[in-house]
Amino acid sequence: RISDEMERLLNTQMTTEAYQAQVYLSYASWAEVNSFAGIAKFLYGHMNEEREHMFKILKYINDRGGEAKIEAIKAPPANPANIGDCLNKILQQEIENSTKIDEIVNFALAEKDWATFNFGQWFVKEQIEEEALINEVIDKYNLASTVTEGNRSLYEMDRDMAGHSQEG
Ligand code: OFO
Repeated sequence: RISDEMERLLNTQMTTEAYQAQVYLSYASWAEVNSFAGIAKFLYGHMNEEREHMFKILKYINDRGGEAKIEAIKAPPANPANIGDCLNKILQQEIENSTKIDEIVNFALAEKDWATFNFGQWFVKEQIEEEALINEVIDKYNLASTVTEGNRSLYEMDRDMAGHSQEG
C-alpha cells in the first residue's frame, strides 16, 4: 500500500494534471476564437492527454489501497497575448510539472516505494517527450514568424498543426 504522504502527493498531482487540462482547454478555445483552427485542434488534443494523465494517477491511487480525492480545479490563467506567448506559457507549465513529477519519484525512492517509483518513471519519460514536443512547436513558430511574407507562414503553420503528433 502507498503511504499516507504518498497518497497526498499523488492526489495533489492528480489535481495538477486536471488543472493542466484546463489550461490547454482554455488556450485551445482562445486559439479557436482567434481563427487558429490548427493550433486549437492541437491544444484540444493535448487537453485529452492531460486528462489521461489525471485518470492514470486516479487509478493508481485506488489500485494501491489509497483513495483518489476529486477536488476543485483552479481557474486557468488569463488568455495569452499571442501564439508565441501561448506556447511559451505551455512550455513553462510543462517544465514546472516535470519538477513535480521528480519530487514524487524522489519521495518514492526515499520511502523505498518501488511500485510508485516504477509508476513515476512513465511520467518522467512522458515529461521528456512533452517538453521536446512543445520546444519543437516553438521552433516552428519562431521559423514561421521570422519569414517576411505577411501572415502566410503563420497560416501554413496553423494548417500543419491540425495534424501534428501529440508525441515528442
Ligand atoms: Fe503535460 O503533463 Fe501531464 O504529466
